[in-house]
Amino acid sequence: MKIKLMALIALCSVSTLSFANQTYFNKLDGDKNGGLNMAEYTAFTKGWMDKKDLSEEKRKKFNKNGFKKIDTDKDGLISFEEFKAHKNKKKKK
Ligand SMILES: [Ca+2]
Ligand SMILES: [Ca+2]
Repeated sequence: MKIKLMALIALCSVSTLSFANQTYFNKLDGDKNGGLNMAEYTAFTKGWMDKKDLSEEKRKKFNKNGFKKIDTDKDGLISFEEFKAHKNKKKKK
């Protein structure tokens, strides 16, 4: 029981701390220009895609669609605000 609770707390802190957090965003922003381009976004999604063992074709499709969805002002870069807004939206649903 205690272990389960600990795991839950850890899970919660991971989702709030590692996502929608400036430090984490900076880590993803490899060239430090304040936004994520397609390559940086692809590096970000690679982790869970590897876990799901997605095909190359599906990865490309997911990355393209996902990037478009998050980049709401369509400037080709995901800003921290867009990144944060996307994470918050996901949490509410
Ligand atoms: Ca960048
Ligand atoms: Ca943008």
